[in-house]
Amino acid sequence: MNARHQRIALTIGGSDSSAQAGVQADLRTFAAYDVHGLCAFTALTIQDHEQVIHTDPVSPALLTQQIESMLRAFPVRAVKTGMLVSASHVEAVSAAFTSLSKAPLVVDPVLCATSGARLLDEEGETMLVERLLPHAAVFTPNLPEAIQLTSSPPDASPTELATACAKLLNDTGIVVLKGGHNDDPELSTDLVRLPNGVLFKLDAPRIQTSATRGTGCTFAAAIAAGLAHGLTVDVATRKAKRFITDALKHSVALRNGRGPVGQLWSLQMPDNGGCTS
Ligand code: PXL
Repeated sequence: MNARHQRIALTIGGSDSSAQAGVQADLRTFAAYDVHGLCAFTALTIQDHEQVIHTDPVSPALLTQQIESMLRAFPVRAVKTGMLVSASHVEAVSAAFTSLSKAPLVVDPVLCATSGARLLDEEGETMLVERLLPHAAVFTPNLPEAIQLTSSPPDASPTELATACAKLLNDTGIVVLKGGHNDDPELSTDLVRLPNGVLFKLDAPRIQTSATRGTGCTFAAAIAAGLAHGLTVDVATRKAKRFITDALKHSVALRNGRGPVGQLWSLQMPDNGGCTS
């Protein structure tokens, strides 16, 4: 019998030992979309339920080798980046991607962990803007990231921020300005800006849960997985918004009610797998 065909996507980012965010969250998201996930690690992080305990970057040369080997060996249909550590790592990603891939690139500008720990240094931010964002098909900042990367005033409106972000993409990619940090208690509203300048809102009910780790990674990975299936960026983004809303509804409590969003909720075992506590 012939093995069935599966689409392939590549995630480039950090390992989270608690498997709530980072590459681990991306791979679960790809699996939920029936996409085979390849990975290239920028760093190993040790994390528990509340903090980043340690970060050990891989060498930029080893990062280059991981990405180049994957892009040479497999027909990769979408690429996603997350934690990129430093300017040299951003440079390595940009060089390997531009020389070997024509696949759409989804850039999630991971600056800090939920706990506040920095995951990209200051020179790395500059390099992200100068060397990687011009190649992005999709860019998914939250409000603080958009303010930081565009050097906008803290009271800039979402429309102003989305427009400033679009300039970083040379007006060729789409900007999804995530509204998870806005103050609406009812709705989580993202603002999407298409390359032709059209702006539209993507609304979803705000899910009240204390288990939200991996939300940003999962959303961006879901867009990449949709692109790997051949969806347009517009449709992939709308579908990803529904996916992250469902994953938040089915988030997982690991300790003190906190934990990751539930990308694989549809695979839940009947009766919680027999677990009672
Ligand atoms: O959520 C962004 C993120 C990405 N990658 C890694 C992380 C985090 C947040 O903690 O740890 C490895």
